Amino acid sequence: MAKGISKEQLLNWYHQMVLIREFEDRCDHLYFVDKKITGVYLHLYSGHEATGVGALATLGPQDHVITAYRDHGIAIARGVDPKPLMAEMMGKRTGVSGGKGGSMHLASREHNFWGGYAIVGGHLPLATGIALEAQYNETGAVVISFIGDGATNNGYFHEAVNMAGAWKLPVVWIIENNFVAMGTRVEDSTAQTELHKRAIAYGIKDMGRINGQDVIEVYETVKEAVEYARTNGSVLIESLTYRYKGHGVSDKTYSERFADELRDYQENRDPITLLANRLKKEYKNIEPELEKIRAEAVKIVDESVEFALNSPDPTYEDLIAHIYVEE
Ligand SMILES: Cc1ncc(C[n+]2csc(CCOP(=O)(O)OP(=O)(O)O)c2C)c(N)n1
Repeated sequence: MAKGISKEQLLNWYHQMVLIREFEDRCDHLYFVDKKITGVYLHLYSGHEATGVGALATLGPQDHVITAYRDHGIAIARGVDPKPLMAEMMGKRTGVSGGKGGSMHLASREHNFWGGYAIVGGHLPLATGIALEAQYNETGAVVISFIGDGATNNGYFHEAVNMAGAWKLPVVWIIENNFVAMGTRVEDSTAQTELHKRAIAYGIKDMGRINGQDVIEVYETVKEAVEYARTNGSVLIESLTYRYKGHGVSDKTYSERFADELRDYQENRDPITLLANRLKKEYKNIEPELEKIRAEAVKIVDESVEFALNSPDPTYEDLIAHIYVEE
């Protein structure tokens, strides 16, 4: 087992990963079966858990996190309470963004978790801006910005990473390469398929490709990256992972189109199973503890659903609050 990582820490990561999976599976059910989550967008993080959990375990409360629309899992890894998170999914007043953000636009100021963005790559210049504030005010904070593989071909990526490179801003850019942007394979849209190599073009540190299914490998690499970024500026990491569901709820044929690859990941490279197997190998008779963690995760999600269902909808006053109007 990895040096310097305690059993408690590993079990905590196991808990977070199981909680994310359970939360996302429940959202899927609440959308398709119960019809309590509505709208046409719901992008699940299932399959990516080790990348989010391992990466965010390296941060302190003063640091910042920003991501795209696959954001619920990241929010949980950042410590956002599943109750207001689930309420947000249902558009309730008690939601983490007052029910006005929904699945794609949730954020928590308290956690320095800045969301949740629907425009592909649109959050990347914001990551640069947040890092500029940290550098300017000498707060010592670092920003972790997650990026989809598809977003690396968007102009925002070039502008944001170039500027962060030029100004040596403290950002750890983590590309979550799940091999598909919506339905387009990386090799069909990108000449240089080793996405981490783009670091060279921006004069930032290239920390290579990592196995994004392995929470320990993610943690160790990102830990080194965060330490580097705090004093020396930006770093780029490519985390290889796999998503278990279609791009979003409107993509209904993903599991058929990528059936063999998907089965291979679920059966042989699942991040939660991988960690469970390592724990079982290292610590004798740990199975009951893992079972207990699973049961706790189910209970937490049950309670979050209960909380959300019993929460009020936003009022008309809520809906028109926080809107800037020039008189
Ligand atoms: C600027 C912009 N262009 C196009 C879209 C439509 N769109 C939504 S997601 C997506 C693909 C993004 O793929 P990736 O960044 O790899 O993220 P993944 O869904 O695989 O996690 C596209 C083209 C959009 N939302 N914004």
